[in-house]
Amino acid sequence: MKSGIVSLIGRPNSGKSTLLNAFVGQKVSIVSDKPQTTRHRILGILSGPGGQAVFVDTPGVHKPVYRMNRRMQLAVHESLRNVDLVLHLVDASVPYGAGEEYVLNMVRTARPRAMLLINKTDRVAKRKLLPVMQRYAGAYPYLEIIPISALTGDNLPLLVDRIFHYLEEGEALYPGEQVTDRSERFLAAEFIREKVLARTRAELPYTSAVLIRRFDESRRNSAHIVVVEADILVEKQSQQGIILGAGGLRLRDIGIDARREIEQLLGCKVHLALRVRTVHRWREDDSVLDQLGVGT
Ligand SMILES: Nc1nc2c(ncn2[C@@H]2O[C@H](COP(=O)(O)OP(=O)(O)O)[C@@H](O)[C@H]2O)c(=O)[nH]1
Ligand SMILES: [Mg+2]
Repeated sequence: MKSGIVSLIGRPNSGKSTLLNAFVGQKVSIVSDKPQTTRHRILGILSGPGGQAVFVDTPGVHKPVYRMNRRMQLAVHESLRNVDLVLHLVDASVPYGAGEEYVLNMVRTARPRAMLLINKTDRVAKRKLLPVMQRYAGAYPYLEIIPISALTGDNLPLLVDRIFHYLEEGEALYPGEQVTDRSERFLAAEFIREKVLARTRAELPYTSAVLIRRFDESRRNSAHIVVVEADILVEKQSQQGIILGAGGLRLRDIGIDARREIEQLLGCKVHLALRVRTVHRWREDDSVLDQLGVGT
């Protein structure tokens, strides 16, 4: 048996959360095309006959501005240390620039055992991959450089094989059936936030959060229903209207999408009630950040 901790790092949008979900075979980390979707350190646990790999998804690496972002970046730095292996993801479909340089320098400073994954190969011509591979091969002694598509699954069996190759002998760290360290309550809040991100644009993604007010499982066994009540927090009154949409239709759609996914997660019916609430400057408020678990 082999086991170890494997952390995923890379710029926002490089596909870290998509890859984590692909490894564990279900959604544990939410995904969107908006940067800064992942705010927490989330584990995805892959157990198989060869052993157990515990993947750590992290917020994307970027220069922090808000207190929230500083706390997120601390989580990233932490994930480069005290891990057995680092998977450094780059998006093959965007040109190399200052953002990639910033991540690369973090890797060079921390000097972890790392593989470079060139993701989104489904979006670029094969001949364009070689220069990217060469650039990174000369920049850091990566154990492997592997082109993948986290979305289509291309090359993932090979990748998993190589990961286990580099992990050391060891006992499983989590029970074999466990896929994440996060509670159903936490995942429910995240699924709601994913639907908010999917149905809104522009600045809103950065300024909204989801707080679960009630997660009532008292009738889960008897009636196969769980009651979830949640607040969607925004920073300004004007943003409330964006989430509500005309006649409250957007909020209704967010609720329908989120309820479906939470029902799938819990394996029972869900009664979901959503509310929108304005909390001025919540991103600078440690007590709100604590409640949300940002940076933990
Ligand atoms: N075409 C393509 N899109 C991908 C791939 N991996 C991730 N994406 C998309 O890229 C966006 C960002 O993905 P996400 O996993 O949230 O990136 P993260 O910020 O690094 O966690 C989402 O729209 C994903 O669907 C891939 O291999 N191919
Ligand atoms: Mg992410």
